[in-house]
Amino acid sequence: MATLLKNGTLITASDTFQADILIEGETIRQIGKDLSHPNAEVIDAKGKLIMPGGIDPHTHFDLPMFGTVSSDDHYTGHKAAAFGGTTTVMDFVPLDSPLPAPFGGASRGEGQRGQGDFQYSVDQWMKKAEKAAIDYSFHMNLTDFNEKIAREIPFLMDMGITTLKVFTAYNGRLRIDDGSIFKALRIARDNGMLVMAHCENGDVIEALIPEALAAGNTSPEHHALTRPAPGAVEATLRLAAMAEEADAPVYIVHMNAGGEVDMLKYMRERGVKVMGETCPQYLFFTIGHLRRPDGAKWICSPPMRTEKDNSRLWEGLSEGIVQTVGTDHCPFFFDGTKPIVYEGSEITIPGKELGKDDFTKIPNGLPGIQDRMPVLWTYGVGAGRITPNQFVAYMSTNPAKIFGMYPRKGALVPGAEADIVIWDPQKKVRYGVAHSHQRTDYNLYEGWELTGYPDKVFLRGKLIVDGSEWKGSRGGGRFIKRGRGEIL
Ligand code: DUC
Ligand code: ZN
Ligand code: ZN
Repeated sequence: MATLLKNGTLITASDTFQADILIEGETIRQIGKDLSHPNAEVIDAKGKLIMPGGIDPHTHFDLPMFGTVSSDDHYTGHKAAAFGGTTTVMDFVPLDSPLPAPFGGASRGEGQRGQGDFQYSVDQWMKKAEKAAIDYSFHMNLTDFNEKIAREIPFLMDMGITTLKVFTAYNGRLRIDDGSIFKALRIARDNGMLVMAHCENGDVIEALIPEALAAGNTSPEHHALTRPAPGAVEATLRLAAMAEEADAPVYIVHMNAGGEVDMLKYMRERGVKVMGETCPQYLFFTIGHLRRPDGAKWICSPPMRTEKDNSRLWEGLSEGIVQTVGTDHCPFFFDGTKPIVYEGSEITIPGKELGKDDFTKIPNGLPGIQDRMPVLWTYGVGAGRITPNQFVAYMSTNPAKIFGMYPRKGALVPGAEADIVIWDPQKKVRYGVAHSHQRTDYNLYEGWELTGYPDKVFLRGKLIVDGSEWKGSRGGGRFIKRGRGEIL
């Protein structure tokens, strides 16, 4: 099977140029002028942009939380991703652990718990992901630490899992202490792995939440007020300092506060190997959204901050201080008592209403996997905040490099897998829940005017999205065993 994309404008992380692309089987065979092939299907991409498929480095599909589960699974979330131009996702595997896990956990029941068993935890997540519709990879949550776990970390590399997520919040649940994080950084360094860090101050949060509840402050805005930005900033500096002390790289996930950009800049200028990811929600929304009557829609951790933080994060992208934009896609229904129709069937999944009287019971997380590329194109590239090449770098090429998939993914070069988006820069969309395939009942960008949208999306040479038509399949995605990543 061969496909020839003619007359398109290719956008890579470094260049913009006119060329044809010949796809044979699953790979890009040739890129050049006036290509031909005796029996390829020819697609005229005149007036269109051609980019490598997006890579979302941060998702949570089918994640148990607060008595419910994130409402996109490894099929529905993948399908939504594809409609937004994303062809590879990276999901976090909860570690089977004796600790009460607020964000899931692959528990085997009493008596057998507490193994901190990577293989078991990964096997559970692999089973869930058998329905994958796009390519996917896993990060391992390091939410427990002891000598046995320390010994087993390097074997994750054999599974193609080269990344560990640590938390400085969720005391007694997901957090491990700083000494353990430091040890994990050194193990990662010695084995070519990367530690990813969720940065907030867990001790301050644990002090503030009971105070808020005791004072009757139960509304969504108190979710943000009990997780203050200085804690995120201080924890980012702390992680970067530990990375410097361990001479290891670290990647700060979901950067949300302007001060985190300042810390990243400072430490990167010192030569510390610290990289960062922000998410669209932290570029556009503020604590003001949590004060709305439907404020629970914006509940995630870390929380929304201020307009100043939004601006500084944009600067982080435009100045190249921040390397990626992930979504932290972890959707819940706003009103999970009412069904929505998904692929012709009614579905109801308990959601944010679980915390209508208490912000601590609102499932944490937002939809965003389909929104990421179209929204960032219009309000990032279209608004002149980032260039088209930066867009490709943040959406695809940098995650591919950092997470050890480059140039198999994230590149328009001969030999790369043919994950390709044909982007229509003229297409106008009034965006919102009706337009989105994310399996939830709301969209954060409801009514936003977008200019520029994916027209066709290829996964390893196969057309999986054609305009508004879904041509992908349940089980059509493949697990990507990753290698050692690059430090950007
Ligand atoms: N934050 C969320 O809001 N949801 C899932 C995981 C996380 O870190
Ligand atoms: Zn996190
Ligand atoms: Zn997350």
